[in-house]
Amino acid sequence: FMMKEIVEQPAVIGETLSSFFNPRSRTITLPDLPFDWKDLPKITIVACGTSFYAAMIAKYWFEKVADLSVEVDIASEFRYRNMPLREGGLAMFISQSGETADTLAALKYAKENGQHIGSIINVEESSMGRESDFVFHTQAGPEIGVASTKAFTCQLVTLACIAIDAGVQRGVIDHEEEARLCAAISEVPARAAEILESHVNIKNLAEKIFEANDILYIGRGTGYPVALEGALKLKELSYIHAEGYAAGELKHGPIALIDDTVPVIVVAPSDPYFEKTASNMQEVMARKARVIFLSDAAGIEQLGEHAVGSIELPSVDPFVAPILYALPVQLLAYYVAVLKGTDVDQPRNLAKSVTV
Ligand code: F1P
Repeated sequence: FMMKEIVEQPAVIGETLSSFFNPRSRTITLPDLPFDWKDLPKITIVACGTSFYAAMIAKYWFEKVADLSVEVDIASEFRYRNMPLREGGLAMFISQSGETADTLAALKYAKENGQHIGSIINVEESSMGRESDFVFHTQAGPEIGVASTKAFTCQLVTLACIAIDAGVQRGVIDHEEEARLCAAISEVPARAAEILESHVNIKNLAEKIFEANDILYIGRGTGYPVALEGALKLKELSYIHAEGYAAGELKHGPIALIDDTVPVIVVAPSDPYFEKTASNMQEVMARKARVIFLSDAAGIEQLGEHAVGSIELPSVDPFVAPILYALPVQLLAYYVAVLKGTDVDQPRNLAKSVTV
C-alpha cells in the first residue's frame, strides 16, 4: 500500500489543489469562512505525528505570507496547558483520519473555549469533521499504509492555499504575489512526478545507510519540519533510531553524536538559508559523518561532491520546497525498510488511527 500511496501523490496533490485553485486567474478561492482573517491576532494549529509536522510547516507559511503569528502544538499536550484562548479566535486541527483521540480532545477543548474550529482531514465523515465549523477536505482519500505519506503532502497543499488566501485577505500580499505563489504551487504535481522517477538513485542511497544504528536529519526553515518528518518515517518503517534537528541546533548538543557511523541527511533546497545549512553540513562532515544531501542542481553543484550521496530535486520556489522534499524522505525510509525486511504497511506497535 505504501508505495502505491507514495506514487499516487502527483495525482492527489493535483486534485486537492484543483478544489481551491483557479489556474486561469491564478487565484485561490476558499469556501466561506465564519470569520474575517483581518480580525485574527493569531491562530492555533494542533495535530499529532506527521500531521503535526504539516502544522509546523504551515506556521512558517502563515507568518511569511499572512503576517499572522501561529501557535502550533502537539495535540497530546495542548489540552493540558490551559492555554488562554481569546474568544472568536481560530483553531485548526489536522488529521488524516479525523479520529485521532488526542486531536479530537484538543479540538473539543478549543471549541469549549470559544474558538472557530476548522479541520483539515482526509475523511469528511469523521468525528473531527462533525465537530468542526468548517472542513477542508483533502483529496488524498483514506490512507491504508500506517505511515502517513499522501495525507501529509495533501495537507500541505491545502495549508499553503489557506495561508496565501489569508495573506490576500489581510492585505499582506497583492494579487501579483498571489499569482506568483500560485504559479509555484501549480507546478508541484509535475515536479512531484519528476521526483518519483528518481527511485533508483534513492534505492541505491538506502543501501549506504540501512545498517546504521542512528541517523540524523537536519534542515532549516521549512526544511526543519521536513527533517523531523524524515526521521519519523524512518523510525516508523525501519525501526532505526533517527532524529530530526534544526540545523542550527546541532551545536547545542546533537553534534556530540556525530562520528563516521552516523549518516546525516541534509535537507537543503536553494533558499535564503542555504549557505548557513551548507556550513552546518561542513561541520558534520568535519566530524566524519556520512552526508546524504537533498538539494537542487545549484546546491548539488556547489556541495554535492562532498556528500556520500545526493538526491537532486527540481529547482522550485522555496515556498513549495517542503511539499516536494517530503517525497525523497518518504522513499528513503521506504527503501531502508525494504532492505531491513520490515513490514512497511504494518509497522510493529503502530495503529493507523490512534483512537484511545
Ligand atoms: C496521526 C498519526 C500519523 C502516523 C500514524 C499514527 O494520525 O500520528 O501521523 O503516521 O498513522 O497517527 P492522523 O491524526 O493524521 O490521522
